[in-house]
Amino acid sequence: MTQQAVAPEFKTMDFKSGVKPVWCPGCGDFHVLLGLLKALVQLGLPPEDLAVISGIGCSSRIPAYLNCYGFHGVHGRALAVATGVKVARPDLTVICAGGDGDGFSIGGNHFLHACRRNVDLTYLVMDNEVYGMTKGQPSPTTDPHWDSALSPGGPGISPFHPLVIALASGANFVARAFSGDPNGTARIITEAVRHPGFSFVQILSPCVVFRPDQKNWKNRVHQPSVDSTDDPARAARRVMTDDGFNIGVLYAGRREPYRFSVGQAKTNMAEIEQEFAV
Ligand SMILES: Cc1ncc(C[n+]2csc(CCOP(=O)(O)OP(=O)(O)O)c2C)c(N)n1
Ligand code: SF4
Repeated sequence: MTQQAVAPEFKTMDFKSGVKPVWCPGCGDFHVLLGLLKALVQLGLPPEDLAVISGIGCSSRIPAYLNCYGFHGVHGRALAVATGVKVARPDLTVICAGGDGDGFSIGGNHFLHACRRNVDLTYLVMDNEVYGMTKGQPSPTTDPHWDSALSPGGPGISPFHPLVIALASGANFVARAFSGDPNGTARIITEAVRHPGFSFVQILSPCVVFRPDQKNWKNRVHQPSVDSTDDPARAARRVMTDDGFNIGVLYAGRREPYRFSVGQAKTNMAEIEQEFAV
C-alpha cells in the first residue's frame, strides 16, 4: 500500500521574521539560514515551541531572521544562555547558533562544558575560519599559514579541532555540514535536533569577503566513505585523519541527556550559619 504524502503543517514562511538579512552578497550564512528553515519545516515544530539563541558575529545574527523565541546575546556566551533557556523551559526545542570565533575562542570554555553536560540542545557553528564581523582576524580554526593583512605570514598556531574536542568532551551527536548544500544541511540539522542530548554540527560556511579562497569549498566537500558510528573513539580517529571536508553525521551516541532534577538538600541554612559563626 502506498502512503499518501502529508502536507507539512508549517512552511518556511511561518519561520521567517520578515527582517532582511544584512550579510554580504554570497555569504554562506544565507544558505545556512535556508537549511535551518527547511529543517524546521521537516521537524514540524510550531514556532512558539522553538528558541534560537546566538552570541555575537555575522553568523550570530540568525535569530533576527527567524520567527520564534530568540536571543542575540553576548559574544561567546550563547551556550550559557541556551542552557539556561532549556533548563527553565524543557518543553522548548533549543537551537544555539554562532561563529567559530564566538564558539571556540571567547566561548571555548562554554563549548567544552556544554558537551560534557549533555543538555538536550543543538549547537550549530557556522565555521568560516575567520572573525568576519570584526574584519578578518584569524580564529581558532584558521590555517596556521593563512597570510593576511592582520596576520602577516599566517597565525602560525595549530588549529582547534572542534569535532574531536566535542567527541572528547562528551557531545552526544557530532556532524559536519556545508552551507552550499542546504538540503543536506537541513537533513543533518533535523537529525541533530531529534537526537537526545547535546548535538554539535560544524557547518562550513564561507566568508566570501575575508576568505575568498573558501569559494573553492564547493569542490572539496564530499560524502563520508563510512556510516556514522556510536563509538566516540572510532569517530575521533576518523575525524582526526580526514581532510576536513567529510560531510555528514559522524557520531550518534547513546549518553543519557542531562536531567534537571534537583537533589534533596542535606543540610539547612541554620546549620551552615552555625558552622561559620565566630
Ligand atoms: C566581549 C567581546 N569581545 C570582542 C567583541 C568583538 N567581536 C564581535 S564579533 C567578533 C568575532 C566574530 O567572529 P565569529 O564568531 O567567527 O563570527 P563571524 O562574524 O565570522 O560569523 C568579535 C571578536 C565583542 N563583541 N565582545
Ligand atoms: S564579513 Fe564574511 S561572514 Fe560576515 S557577512 Fe560578510 S561574507 Fe558573511
